[in-house]
Amino acid sequence: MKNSLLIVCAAFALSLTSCDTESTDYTPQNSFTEVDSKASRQPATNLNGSKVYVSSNNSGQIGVYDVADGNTMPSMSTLNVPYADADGVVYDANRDALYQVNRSDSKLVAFSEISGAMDGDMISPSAMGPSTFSNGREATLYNNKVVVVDDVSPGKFSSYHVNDENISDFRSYDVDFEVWGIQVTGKDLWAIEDADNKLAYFKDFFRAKSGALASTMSVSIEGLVRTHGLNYDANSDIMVLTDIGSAGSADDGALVIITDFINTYNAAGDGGTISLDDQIRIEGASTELGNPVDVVVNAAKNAIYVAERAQNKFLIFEIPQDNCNCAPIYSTEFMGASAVTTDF
Ligand SMILES: [Ca+2]
Ligand SMILES: [Ca+2]
Repeated sequence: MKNSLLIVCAAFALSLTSCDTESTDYTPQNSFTEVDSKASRQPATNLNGSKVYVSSNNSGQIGVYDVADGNTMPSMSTLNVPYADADGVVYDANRDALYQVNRSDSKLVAFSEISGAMDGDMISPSAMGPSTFSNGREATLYNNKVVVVDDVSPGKFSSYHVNDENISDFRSYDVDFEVWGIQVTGKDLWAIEDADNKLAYFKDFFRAKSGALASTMSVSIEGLVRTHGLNYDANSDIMVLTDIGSAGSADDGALVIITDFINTYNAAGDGGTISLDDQIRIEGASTELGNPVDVVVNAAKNAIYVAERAQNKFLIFEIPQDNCNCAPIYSTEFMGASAVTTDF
């Protein structure tokens, strides 16, 4: 064996490739796991979009806030859906469709031609999926598929093939922690560990087969009590996490903003911590944050859009440069605010 290897090495020595390079295959290296920033790109932004959609988990309504004229005075309209309890919502720019987690019937549903819906319309789903989850929460879209979080213990993901006319079962995954917020970026998945301060990363999620799914990395966020929502803006490399504090307190919420996110997450490393020094926190009496359950951050619009469940509000913040007790630049009552998505 050794002799034959030497012969191979001798042959390589005569070629352009050195034997040193080849021999690394036989020596285990320190395996350093890290987030692949190239894989975390997000789909092209919809330059014409200006609408923010907000789910409610008790009103049977979807709030639509159009920020075409800026974030301080959006025009609002309301759509009615034929179920009361909804959570995760995602916009599909390729089809102008909205997918929403209907919790009343435990189904993912689609609404086609959503941008044409008018204020006050009762909209009917153009597609409904099979019931493969029992306690649906957040949803995320990738490659014509939507993943729904099943908030059971331990957590599950249900994945579906989707278009505006058909939703069919694709895969299901068992995760070893309770999950709330999720987002697919590129080929990878980010997930919030509910009832904890950890942010998990699943590399190459798009390739994962049904069954047990182990996170690639998990990082603690210092100072964070209990996370629900997350959103990553790949164009600006900003991650925002929501901190609901105590679920029973309506005025102890916060938003955590992490800039230069991929480097910061990699520097913390699996099992490590992102310290308060590497975070910007929005918290305090002026913020109107109690249980912020879902969030979208968009640096191009200099905005963070928040579904604030405890105070039954939809809030918009500017992205701050430092920790602040900032007031939202827009605040409006929206009963049962449970999730948020944008068409941009
Ligand atoms: Ca709270
Ligand atoms: Ca969301």
